[in-house]
Amino acid sequence: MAQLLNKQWQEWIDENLRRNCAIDDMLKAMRNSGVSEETALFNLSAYQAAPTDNALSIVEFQQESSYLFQHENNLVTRDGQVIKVNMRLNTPDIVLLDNFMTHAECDEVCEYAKSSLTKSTVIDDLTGAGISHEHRSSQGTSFTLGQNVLVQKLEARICELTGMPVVNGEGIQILSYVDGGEYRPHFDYFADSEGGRANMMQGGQRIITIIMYLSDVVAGGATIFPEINLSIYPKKGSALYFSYFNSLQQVDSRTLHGGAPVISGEKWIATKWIREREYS
Ligand code: PD2
Ligand code: ZN
Repeated sequence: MAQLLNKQWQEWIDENLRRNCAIDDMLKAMRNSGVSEETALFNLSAYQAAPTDNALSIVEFQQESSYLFQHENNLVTRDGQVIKVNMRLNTPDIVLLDNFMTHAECDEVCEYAKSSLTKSTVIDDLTGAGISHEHRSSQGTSFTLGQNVLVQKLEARICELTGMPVVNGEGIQILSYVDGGEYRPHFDYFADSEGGRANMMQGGQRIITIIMYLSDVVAGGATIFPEINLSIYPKKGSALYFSYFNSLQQVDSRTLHGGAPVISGEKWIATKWIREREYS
């Protein structure tokens, strides 16, 4: 499995890309230093330009149409819901929103999901298929786009939040963690591997994640960003937005993130991944 290289390597990659070194030469140097081909490609792909045929870049488009980039107050009212911007980091762009969902909506989503939970999977780098892995010990299920009225309402809210069309979104995933359940640090965007490329054939790269917290957690269960030493503790109804595309259409490896083990209580979240192009 591909590994995230340490800071020294990240700086080396940064520096060489700034100097316009050829990717093939960098790969050769990494191989000669004992880095596997898979790991080298994975780490280099974090910086690679993603293809886009839009006249307006995705970032510009988002900034024009998302209320995240427009509102001047700390409160935004959407769909009858008064949402509060609680925390914002600019690079990478991470925003924590309070009261994104009502408690009744959170409970309703969990109720829908409870009867169809199965063990969560991760994407296999070679085949692109979902496989069970010790790094992800939650149970989950997913909704199809517009599956019911509540899902439609949430999708419309997310569309206004992000400025991205509903059809660029994957179906909302519901996850439940108990007793040490965790999701070890990973990227939500696809690696430039065979499996990653297979997943990008429809809709292109993932560019935004929204994690909606459907429950409080007694202890543990924070969403963590180890590269920037940030921990977000679950709070029922709040939502965490982060985007990994910068204005150069590159993905940002500082969005490495994970779900820390749940020590006590249950953790329920809903995750939405958004693609650069129409997906659904
Ligand atoms: O459960 C989380 O906090 C978490 C952390 C990292 C969820 C995801 N990633 C995800 O659903 O992608
Ligand atoms: Zn994730």
